[in-house]
Amino acid sequence: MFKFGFGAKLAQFFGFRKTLDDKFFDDLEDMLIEGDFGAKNAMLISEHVNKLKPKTEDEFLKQVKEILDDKISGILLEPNPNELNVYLILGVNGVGKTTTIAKLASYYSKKNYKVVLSAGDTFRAGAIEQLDLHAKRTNTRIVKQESGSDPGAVVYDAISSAFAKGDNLILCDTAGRMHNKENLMKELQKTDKIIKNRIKEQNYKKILVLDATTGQNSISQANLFNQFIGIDALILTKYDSMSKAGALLQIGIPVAFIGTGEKYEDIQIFDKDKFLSTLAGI
Ligand SMILES: Nc1nc2c(ncn2[C@@H]2O[C@H](COP(=O)(O)OP(=O)(O)O)[C@@H](O)[C@H]2O)c(=O)[nH]1
Ligand SMILES: [Mg+2]
Repeated sequence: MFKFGFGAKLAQFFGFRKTLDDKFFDDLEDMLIEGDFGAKNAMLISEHVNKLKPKTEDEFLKQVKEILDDKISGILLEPNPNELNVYLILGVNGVGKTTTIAKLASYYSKKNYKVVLSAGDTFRAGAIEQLDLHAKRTNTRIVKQESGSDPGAVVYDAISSAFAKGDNLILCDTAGRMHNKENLMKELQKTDKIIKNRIKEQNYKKILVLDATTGQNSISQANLFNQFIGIDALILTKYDSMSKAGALLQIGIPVAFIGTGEKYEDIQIFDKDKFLSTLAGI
C-alpha cells in the first residue's frame, strides 16, 4: 500500500531495523518527537511497542496507532436549525480563517441553514473585501462596516439583523493580528462578551483554526486562545500540504473539520480513525 508523510517514515523505520534493541527505541522516540508527537506520547508509544514486540511492519504501525487512540477526538458541529447560532472563527494571521468561513458558508448553506457572514477582521487591510468576495461567490449575506471599525459592533449588527431576518447561523471572521497579543485578546474578549449576552450558550461555538503545516507552534496558539477565550473545537487547515498534524495530539481540544485545499468543497468532517491511520501509516 502507498504510504506518505510521517506514516511512510514510520513504516520505513521499522523495515530497516533488524532488532528491537535499545537503539531502536531511542531512535523511535527521537523520530516521534521530531514528528511533533511530543515527548510524552513518544515515550508511551515506545513503551507499548517494547512490551508487544511487533514482528511485522503492520503490527508495529497498529501498535503506534493504538496508543494514539485516546489522544484526540472529533466533534460534530451541527447548529440548531430553530434558533440563532454563532460560530466565532479564531486564529492567528494566515492560518486560513477567512477561507474556512467561505467553505463553512458553502457547507452549511447546502444543508439548508440560512447563513450570514460577519466581517469581524476590521484590522487587516483588504480583509473585508476578501470576505465580501467569498460572500458573493457562495451566495451568502454579509454584515460589514468600514475597515478600522469596532469588530464588536459588527457582530452586534450581524446578530440583530439575523434575528430580524430569521437567519440561523452567523459565521464571524476575526482579526488574527493586532498591535500586540494583549490587544488582540482584549478585542476578542469584548466580541465574546457581546455574543454571550445575546446567544444561548449551546448555540455559540468558539472555533480555533490551526495550520497543519505549523507543528509545535500550534500548541502555543491553542493554549493562548484557550486561556483567554476558551475554545470549543478546532479546524485543521492545509492538511493537503506537508502535514505536521502530529502536534494536534498534544492539544486536547476536539477537532471538527479538516481543510484539504483552497476550493470551497475542500473541507471534510474530522474522521479520527482515518486521521490516526494516516498519521501512523497504516
Ligand atoms: N492548501 C491549502 N491552502 C489553504 C487552506 N486553507 C486556507 N488556505 C490558504 O491559506 C492562505 C491564508 O488564508 P486566509 O483564509 O486568508 O487566512 P486568515 O488570515 O486566517 O484569514 C490563503 O492563500 C488560502 O488560500 C487549505 O485547507 N489548504
Ligand atoms: Mg482573514
